[in-house]
Amino acid sequence: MDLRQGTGLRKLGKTADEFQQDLLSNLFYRRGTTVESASARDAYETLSLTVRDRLAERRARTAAAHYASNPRWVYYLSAEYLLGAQLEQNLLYSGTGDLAAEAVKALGFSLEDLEDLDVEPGLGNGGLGRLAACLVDSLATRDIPAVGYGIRYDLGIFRQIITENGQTELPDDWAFHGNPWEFPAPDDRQAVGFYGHTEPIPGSETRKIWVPGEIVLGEPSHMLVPGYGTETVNIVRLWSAKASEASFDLSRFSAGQYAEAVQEAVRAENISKVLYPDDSTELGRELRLKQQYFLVSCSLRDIVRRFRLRNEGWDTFAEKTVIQLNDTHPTIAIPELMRLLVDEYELEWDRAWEITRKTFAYTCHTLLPEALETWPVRMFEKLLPRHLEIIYLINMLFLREVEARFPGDHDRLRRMSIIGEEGERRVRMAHLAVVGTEAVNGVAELHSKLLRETVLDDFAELWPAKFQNVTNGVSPRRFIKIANPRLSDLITEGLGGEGWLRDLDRLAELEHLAGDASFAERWQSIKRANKVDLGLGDPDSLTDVMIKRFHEYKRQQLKLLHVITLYHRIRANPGGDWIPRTILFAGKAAPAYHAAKDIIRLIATVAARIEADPVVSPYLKVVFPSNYNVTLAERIIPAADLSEQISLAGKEASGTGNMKLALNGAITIGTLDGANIEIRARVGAENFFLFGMDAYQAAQTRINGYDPRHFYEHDAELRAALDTLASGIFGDVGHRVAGSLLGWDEYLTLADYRGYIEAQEEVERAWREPARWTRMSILNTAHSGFFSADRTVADYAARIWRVAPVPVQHED
Ligand code: BZD
Repeated sequence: MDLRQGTGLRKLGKTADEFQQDLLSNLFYRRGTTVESASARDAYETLSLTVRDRLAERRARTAAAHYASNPRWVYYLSAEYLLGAQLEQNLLYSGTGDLAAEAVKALGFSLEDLEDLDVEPGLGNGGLGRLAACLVDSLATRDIPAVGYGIRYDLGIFRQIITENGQTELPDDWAFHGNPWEFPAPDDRQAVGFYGHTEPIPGSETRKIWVPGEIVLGEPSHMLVPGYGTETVNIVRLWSAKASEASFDLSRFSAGQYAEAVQEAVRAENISKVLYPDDSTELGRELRLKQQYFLVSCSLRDIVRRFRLRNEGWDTFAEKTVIQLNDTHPTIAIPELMRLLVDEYELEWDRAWEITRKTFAYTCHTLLPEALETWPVRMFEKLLPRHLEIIYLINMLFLREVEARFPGDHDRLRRMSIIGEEGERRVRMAHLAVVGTEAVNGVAELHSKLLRETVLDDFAELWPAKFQNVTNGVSPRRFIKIANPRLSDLITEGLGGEGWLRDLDRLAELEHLAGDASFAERWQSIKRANKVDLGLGDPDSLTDVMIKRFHEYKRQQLKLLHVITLYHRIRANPGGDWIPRTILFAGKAAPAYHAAKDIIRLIATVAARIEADPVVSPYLKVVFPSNYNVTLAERIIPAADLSEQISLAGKEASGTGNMKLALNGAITIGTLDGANIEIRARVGAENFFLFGMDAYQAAQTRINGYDPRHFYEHDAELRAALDTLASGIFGDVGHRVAGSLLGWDEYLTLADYRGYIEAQEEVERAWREPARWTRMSILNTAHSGFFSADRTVADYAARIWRVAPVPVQHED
């Protein structure tokens, strides 16, 4: 069935002339302006619509193919999506780049001008949000019927400004000028309840009536998610909170009480107002819990609605539906589906539970105990009274199961309970997520292993088969093809075609070219040209990048100690044969995370001091561009020589920046943490700068009674670096950072300092041999094919989702 048939629409043309016609017609009819008066923004909006129209056609064919085959669907539930800028990606995926360049030229603009107006929707914090974006891309590329559900925050992750005073946060009104890429769908609105009370239903033990005290509307809009090199176009559906009509108080307004008149409406719409910028610490705020339930309630109703379009009854629901929970943020979906099935659709509890458990799967993204979400029972009870009752019942039945397996083991029951009883009673979302799903996965080999051995060990003992690993991956289209066009062209030439963009393992064929001097020379000059484009330092210097969220476990402070050590060494021997380095930091800290913000401020201060030092500045430059986001990452990654992945082993679940950098030929200096281990195994130990304790040694170091002062006292260079920090020349912030390292050093920075410095010396030895370095760089790219998100999605599809592709027919 062609959904366009019968609409009387003509086909959108494929020639330059036709594209231009469509652009002009959109400019005139949809933008309401003319060629003579079109501004750059008019041209941008119009071009976006013209490209979107082409994808919309493919979307219609995709929907038709999916409808006809009634497949098993993947629903990806995520509170965050860091989609990145849309124009360039959609030009690439629709194959209209050349047509577009020509057409906008006729309007007097260049494509680059217009790309500058394409603001990225910053609807996420970091790796977790970007992973969601890479996975939906690969789902479409692999022709898997899927919908990503999320929240359309009015304000995304804050805009960051870096000065010598550190980080300043400004609101990110990303859709201020509108967003040409989305389709609002007001007809698919859902009503979401909060608060209120429950009432028993006579004659039923498990069913209840929930009478909410507040109703908020969820209005969806969707963005198109095209596959690369295929016809499929899936969608990401994002929910905005809207006040119901009844919440505007006309009588108050008429009485001049303007603020009071809209109070309730404002409160309702606040739910999707702003993304919480905390990427790691659990934050017990009612509004965040409201956001989570808002996402879950709207999405589940939409999923049920879609199921009902094609199916009757509930027998096939779990067969046709798999819902992936991106961390615990959407875990209330488990009791919510139980509530829908039991209370609203009147299924027996046991049957509802069987369906629910079979429907969900859970991905965990952390190992930090403080990042495992818990909610005060009190807050839950007030906001979601019915869900709490359901959780209690789930917990009771679950603990019965544990008791049957381990009779009399009360401590185990206490440890495993979904309700934590230490101090204030709290709902442990990770426990709920493990109990209510069929599969649980970590995001890199080590992470999945540590989950089984530590944080979730009791659960892994009870249900060993439930636990799996799916190593993360990244989009090769966005992070090589779009971000690094020069390198892409060289690879395409070297491999004799663009097939590698859909089958990244083919990069391995580059191995044969690693010894080819002219290929290596071109490789090297591309890296240099990318550095020139980035414009943040001498293109002949070693470009050393640490780009990621600021967190103590990631250890930007260790990198800073290295900077100060280099500074001391150069000052002590100004005539030395120093290797010029540009050290680039970029990343945001949670606004309330003072220790991380101190580190940012200290880096900015140290950078200025080095800049002002005529002895050191010829060799060492520290730069800290503001507002790290996907767009900036796409500029930095292609220019990097050295990739800093120096977290304390056992703390970084996976990392994905490490993969993007390796794919672009940066060489990693890193610990045996997260996916670094898998990167090293693939690119080869000789093409990776390893240092530091492994996860077991790190844990043991803590157990044995770690004393950071020991390292301070026994390492003169480390002592000098810390003394400089604490000396007062960097103000209070230097004091505080040095004080925290010497006092407790939660992430064992000082213990890994010497190993890190030695690894950096090895880096310099390699850099002095350009041919060796270039070979290492090429081999990093050649052996990183495994880290394609296409492979990640194939793994999920085979082992967790058990879904098959549904191909969409070409037009004609
Ligand atoms: O998820 C990150 C991990 O730290 C990385 O190691 C991993 O590679 C990626 C993808 O799996 N986690 C996050 O980014 N977490 C958050 O952003 C987050 C956001 C809100 C609340 C808690 C965590």
